[in-house]
Amino acid sequence: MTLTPDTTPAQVVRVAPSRGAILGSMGTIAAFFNEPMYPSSTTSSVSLKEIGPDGLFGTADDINIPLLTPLA
Ligand SMILES: [Ca+2]
Repeated sequence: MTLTPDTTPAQVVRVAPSRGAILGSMGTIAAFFNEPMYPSSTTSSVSLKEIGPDGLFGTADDINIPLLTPLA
């Protein structure tokens, strides 16, 4: 049997709350992937960012939001 590395990255197929939702405060968010994920790989590769005052992602005012709950 030959094992072949999976070179296709997992894709997020659904998020909660839905994209573009306007929220107050909330304690839980969720992202659903198109394949099973190892928790150890997701904790090092998933991040949450707040867009910042300029309303654009990828700019200097973006704010990293710490993930307080272990991913499962
Ligand atoms: Ca920004």
